[in-house]
Amino acid sequence: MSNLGRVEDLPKDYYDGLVSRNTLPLWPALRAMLPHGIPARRTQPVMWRYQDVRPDLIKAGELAPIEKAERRVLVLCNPGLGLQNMQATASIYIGLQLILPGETAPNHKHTPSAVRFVIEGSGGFTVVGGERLPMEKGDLILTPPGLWHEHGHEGQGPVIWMDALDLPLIYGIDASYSTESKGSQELVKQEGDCNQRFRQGGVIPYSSLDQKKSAYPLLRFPWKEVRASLHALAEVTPKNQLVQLAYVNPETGQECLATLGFSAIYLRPGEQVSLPRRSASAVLHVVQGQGQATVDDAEHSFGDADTLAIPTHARSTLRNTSTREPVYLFMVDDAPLHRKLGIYEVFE
Ligand code: GTQ
Repeated sequence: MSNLGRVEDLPKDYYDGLVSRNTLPLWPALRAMLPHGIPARRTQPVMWRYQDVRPDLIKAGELAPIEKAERRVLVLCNPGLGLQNMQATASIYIGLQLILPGETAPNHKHTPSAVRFVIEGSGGFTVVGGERLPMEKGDLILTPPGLWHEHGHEGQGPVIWMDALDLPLIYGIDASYSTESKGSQELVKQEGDCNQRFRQGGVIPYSSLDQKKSAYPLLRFPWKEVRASLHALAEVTPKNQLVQLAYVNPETGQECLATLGFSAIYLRPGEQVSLPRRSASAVLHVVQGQGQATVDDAEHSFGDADTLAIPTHARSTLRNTSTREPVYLFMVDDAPLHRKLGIYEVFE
């Protein structure tokens, strides 16, 4: 209980009067709002197992026609934050989206920032701002705020990806809304155009030095390239030190979206690493491999396509339990938001 006074210590008629005038005393609530040393964290270190969620998502393919649903998504909800609030962490929304052959998830745009990270299937594509972007397993695709986007599937079998949005944040500031489009986008660029222009990190089209910068020059980060770069980085990283790559805007070298950050982690066979304890919250998604994650006092084993919420200020360690196979992880965090707000901290 708070040592700053309790509501029960106040005369009831005084307190009821405050309430009737839409006011409240701060002092009984102050310590809950501003706890000493560490935030009150409602976010739990939950693990969502792909093998549990996948059958329900496939079933949704029968139950929810795309024409009605617009987006066929099962949302990973952190029970600590209230399931109905659809938060994986306090700022991060995570959904698993299914699209079947021949379907179209219609064109729209919205104020929240979104990304897709492809889990399985091939032949899927997203059109973002008139640019058609193929979706292959492990690709990261940005749909920044205000850019039209629609999804399609011209291959065989289900295509499933993970959506990460800053929806809890944008909804929480009463700023979340979408605009529906009457039709499909007109393609203004060739397939993979941004990947032709920004083929390789550190080498950018010369003209982009002089031209006014587009806020989002690179919209698709192919996994093939990221994985190769992880292996190259591992060559020069001592054992049991974190091999981690940040996805950035190739023109600025800064984070690619304003609120959410994205990174890829490689755990070599048998390797154990600690993640820095930080002010930011995160969601870890297993691209491939088997291992063990410890978040504060919770221990979870993980496998392919499992997803784990990491609360703010948490201590976490990751271990690749295989002596032969790699573990690749994709991380979403809200560190860009923390940095902009001037509240970003790394502890120890
Ligand atoms: O695919 O545009 O999971 O608008 C939630 C909202 C996906 C999408 C989500 C969306 C989308």
